[in-house]
Amino acid sequence: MAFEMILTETHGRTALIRLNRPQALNALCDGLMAEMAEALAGFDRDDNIAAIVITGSEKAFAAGADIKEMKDRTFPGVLAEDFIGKWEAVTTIRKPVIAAVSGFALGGGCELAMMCDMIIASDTAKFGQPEINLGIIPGAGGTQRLTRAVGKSKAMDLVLTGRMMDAQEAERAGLVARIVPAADLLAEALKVAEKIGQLSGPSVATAKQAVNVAFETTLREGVRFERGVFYALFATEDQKEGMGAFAEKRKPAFRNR
Ligand code: CO8
Repeated sequence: MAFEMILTETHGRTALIRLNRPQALNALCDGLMAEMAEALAGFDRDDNIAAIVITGSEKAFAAGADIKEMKDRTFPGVLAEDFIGKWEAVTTIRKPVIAAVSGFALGGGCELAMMCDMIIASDTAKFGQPEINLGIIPGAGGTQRLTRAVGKSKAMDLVLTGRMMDAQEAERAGLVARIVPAADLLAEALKVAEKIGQLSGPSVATAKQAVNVAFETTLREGVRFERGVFYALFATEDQKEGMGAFAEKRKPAFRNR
């Protein structure tokens, strides 16, 4: 499938999706989000793919939803078509999704990065929820995922003032998993994805599910969920292989990758 607003490629068992609207700093429009949803669903179905990396350009991961496309929308219109609902495809993907962020990740761009399972940032990355400057508020989880990631006070600071935070501040605040020099960003993200691709598929899928449950439920329910899937993994051949390999002092060769 040829896409116009994204570029896709594969590196071993990792799929790479690059946002590709350089003239608009990768602003997220309906067409781009539809293409991304289609690419994500295809890679999620593909047994040869173990993890997905989403990235932008050096200047911008994505500078937000496309303001020019959005500006004439109306309340009845956005309500009727559930404007943002269809933009959340990344949250439905079973395989790990890594956001490799360089430059601006603003508004919907920051929200897209936060929908991914982890954010690896270049030292030039800038995160922000500047919607308040446009007479709106974040609409794709910015007030929710950001608050859970960085806490109330910093989320209020960012959402109410619209200021940007740099990569260092984002890492200190817990939004970002690691920071690397801009030139190494993609290689680092692909390395992390490749490492995940060598592990047991059922372990990876359930580990992702279990961490995500922590965002959506109580501690008691989350621990109950974790225990259920932890016990269930003892039914897999990869658990026998992983523990057997440790005991035999050799590298495990997981079958369900
Ligand atoms: N939408 C449309 N076009 C954009 C956007 C955008 N968000 N951001 C940049 N562009 C365009 C500019 O209009 C410009 O186009 P042109 O050359 O035709 O004038 C081009 O990209 C380059 O931009 P700048 O000249 O402004 O570049 P600078 O380096 O001077 O500035 C900034 C970079 C600071 C990033 C600046 O472009 C900016 O402030 N952009 C807007 C940031 C913003 O407000 N983002 C929030 C948008 S609202 C939103 O995201 C709501 C989320 C809803 C849910 C989304 C679900 C995923």
